[in-house]
Amino acid sequence: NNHKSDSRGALIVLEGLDRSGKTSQSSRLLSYLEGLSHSVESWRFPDRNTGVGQMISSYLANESQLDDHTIHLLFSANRWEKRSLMESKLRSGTTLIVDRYSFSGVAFSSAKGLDIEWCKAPEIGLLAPDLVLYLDIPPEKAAERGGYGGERYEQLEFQRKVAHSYQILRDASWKTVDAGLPLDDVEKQLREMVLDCVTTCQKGKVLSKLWS
Ligand code: NYM
Repeated sequence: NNHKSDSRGALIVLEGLDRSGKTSQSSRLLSYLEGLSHSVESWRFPDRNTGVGQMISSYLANESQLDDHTIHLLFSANRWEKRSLMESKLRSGTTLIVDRYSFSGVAFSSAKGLDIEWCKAPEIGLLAPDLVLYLDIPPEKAAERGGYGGERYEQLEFQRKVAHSYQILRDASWKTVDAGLPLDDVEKQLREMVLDCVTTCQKGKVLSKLWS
């Protein structure tokens, strides 16, 4: 028996406010796991390359206006359209490092005042991450980091609300890292958590669904 080909990849999600360093850390984790000869890909949501993703992208750039519920469902649809590919990658042994997932969907939309249970509903049945890494940074500190890019949501007052929503959403299974530390220190902590998770999944941890 070839145990390696039987073992599945891990679904690892990075969450946090805008400018918390998720994107830099995803690419560092990708290189790290590649260096250890793991099969790994880095993904992100929104995936702006699909038709739905282009609608989201133009909304974020303030080039189109959409009702809050409508854009929420588009973000969710954007995850649903990638669900089967995600599952086949994981089952064939590829680990996915995902920059934002359903938690962003719920945190950002509920920060606008939408009911949190309503926000969670369309995410039910998507694959549950094996690990959620929360890059924790005070909204004020994130805002200082080279300024925001000017997309919708990239404002201090709104990010404070998003931080609050994340507090409500996170549970004991999330791993929180102080994202105000130097990048190398953050990476060091993340490496250990990620490797641990990859090993657990290789040993046969069951792939489950949201919200569980
Ligand atoms: N965002 C992201 C949402 O509002 N809902 C979602 O479901 C997801 C995945 O999109 N400010 C928001 C968070 C970000 C913005 O993400 C674009 P990024 O990581 O900057 O490309």
